[in-house]
Amino acid sequence: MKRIYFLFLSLLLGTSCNWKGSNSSVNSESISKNDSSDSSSFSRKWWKEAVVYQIYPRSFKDADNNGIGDIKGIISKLDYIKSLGINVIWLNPVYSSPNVDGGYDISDYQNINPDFGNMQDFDALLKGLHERGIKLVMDLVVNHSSDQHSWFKESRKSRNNPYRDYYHWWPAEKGKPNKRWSFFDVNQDAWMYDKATNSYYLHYFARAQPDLKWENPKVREEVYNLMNFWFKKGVDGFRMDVIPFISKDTTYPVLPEMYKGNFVDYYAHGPKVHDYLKEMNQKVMSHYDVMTVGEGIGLKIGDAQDYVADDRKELNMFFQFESIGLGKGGRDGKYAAPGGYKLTDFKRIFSKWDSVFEKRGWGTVYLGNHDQSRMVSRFGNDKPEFKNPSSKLLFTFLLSMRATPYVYFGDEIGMSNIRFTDIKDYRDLETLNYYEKLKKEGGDLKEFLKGQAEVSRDNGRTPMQWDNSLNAGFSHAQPWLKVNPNYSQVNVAQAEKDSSSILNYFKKMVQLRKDHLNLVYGKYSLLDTANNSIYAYTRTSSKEKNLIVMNFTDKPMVWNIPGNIVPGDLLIGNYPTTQNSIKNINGSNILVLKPYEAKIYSFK
Ligand code: ISL
Repeated sequence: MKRIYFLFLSLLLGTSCNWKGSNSSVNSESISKNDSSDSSSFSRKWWKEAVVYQIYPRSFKDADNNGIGDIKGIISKLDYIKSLGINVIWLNPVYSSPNVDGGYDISDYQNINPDFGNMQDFDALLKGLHERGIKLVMDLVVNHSSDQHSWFKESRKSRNNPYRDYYHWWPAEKGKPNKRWSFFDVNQDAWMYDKATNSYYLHYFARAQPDLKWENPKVREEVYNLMNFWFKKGVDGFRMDVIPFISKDTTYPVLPEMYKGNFVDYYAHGPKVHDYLKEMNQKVMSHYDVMTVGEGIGLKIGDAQDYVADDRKELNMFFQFESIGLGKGGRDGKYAAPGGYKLTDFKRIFSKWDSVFEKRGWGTVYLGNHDQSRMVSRFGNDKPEFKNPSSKLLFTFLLSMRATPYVYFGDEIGMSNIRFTDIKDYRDLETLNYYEKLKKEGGDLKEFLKGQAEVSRDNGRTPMQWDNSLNAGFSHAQPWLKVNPNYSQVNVAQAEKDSSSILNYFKKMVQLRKDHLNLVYGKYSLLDTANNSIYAYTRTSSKEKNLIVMNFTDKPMVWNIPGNIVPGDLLIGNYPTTQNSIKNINGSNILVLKPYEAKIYSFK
């Protein structure tokens, strides 16, 4: 049945299909081989056609009732995950970790954090996912390890320890090394003095996250070994944490003039990053049918092809960072920008990133993750009357772009920012350390808390809301981070029952993307660029044409459909369709849109 369905799809798109019965075997032929109207020429890949669902394990489901989500909890929800229609999971780190930074401080790369279970649990999860046709992508955090990793414990013992050169050290007798900025340090200083050897070590993130020295070939071999360990188990890919940062100039010079005031860009442009990724690809990825997605922190349009063009043989995709800067402001982006973001900026950024992959490479599209506040609070409108349509609108966008969509758990039921007002409620070191820094400086703590209520990472980490029982059905014990009190209305059980829920719309959108390969590969063209209320674009191939129109405001709007587009069937809409909303006025087609209304039409 599946085979016939895919043959049909490929016939529709004019490609020959070589379907082998699992979603890993999408053929590698060009999608536009017989399709001269497409400007692009994409080879089909399962990871381009996937919808990825990100799970933050600490917050998903607690099976052993200690207040912390775990692997058995995820296993207990596999049928729910399957019901979403998604086909890849990205799992945030589950490795052994002292949990200074939500598991991004790893003390053993080949073991499971007992908070989350053990290796048998992991194997059962992988099997359960694969049985359901879902692939598993793990988090690879190898710019740094934990200071509790045995490598670092050895490294800091003496200057001639065999592991010394696994990390970046600077002998204190040479004076203080040149300034490097740390993301999470209370003093924002990335050099930490270590008394045992009278030296400083480098940590771009917290003090407990020393940076690994990729310049040492032994470190690279260790990383490739651990990657092979997981691939041999059958995992299907890696999301690579801050991967552009791995290469460093080990003379640690003063920041070149062009990077002054922008240390992130400097970190992202180390001299050997591409050599390392090529080596990694050749030694590891080239041996498996797996996907890789880099966290593209600091990367610019001009860097894109170098990372992901097929012939570069480095990564498959990366997350661009421009769009998640939208709506943030103030010092270090730790405050909300007054007035939020401008739709014209949103459109410009996503259109620009589409165009960079128009001919080569492949992109990603996402509006939230474990480092961001909730999608609907940020890019939609979480007021009770608008949360439902604006969440659906955002899914219409995410699932109709030419890029692999990444969806963050909980967004499918409209989970929104918890907006803590008391510093005691926060658990994230980013918020806590910055608060301490400001306190020391005598900064405005009230204003900081106001900003964090909108932009803190903990907004995106509150426990999953399963039902309206105690702690939202997440755990019988006090959860590690407070549950959003709106859980009595916003929860999975409720959403499953309600045919007009965000959840049910999300599932329909996922299905629509699966049924219309044009939404994956078709050419993207932005319409009405300057319109600050409506986002409209077409997706076209020679076999199908789609028009996507979304009203990003809380007011009704009208939109003039360009004369060359005559909308046909309405494929999906986020309001119940009672009447045709296209009016012909003086020969022009006008579309009447309700607040946050989103529609996808086909057209000839
Ligand atoms: O979270 C951020 C802003 O609020 C980012 O600056 C973040 O630190 C950056 O995107 C890197 O993120 C990744 O590496 C960090 C970890 O804390 C994040 O969770 C991870 O996604 C260090 O490993």
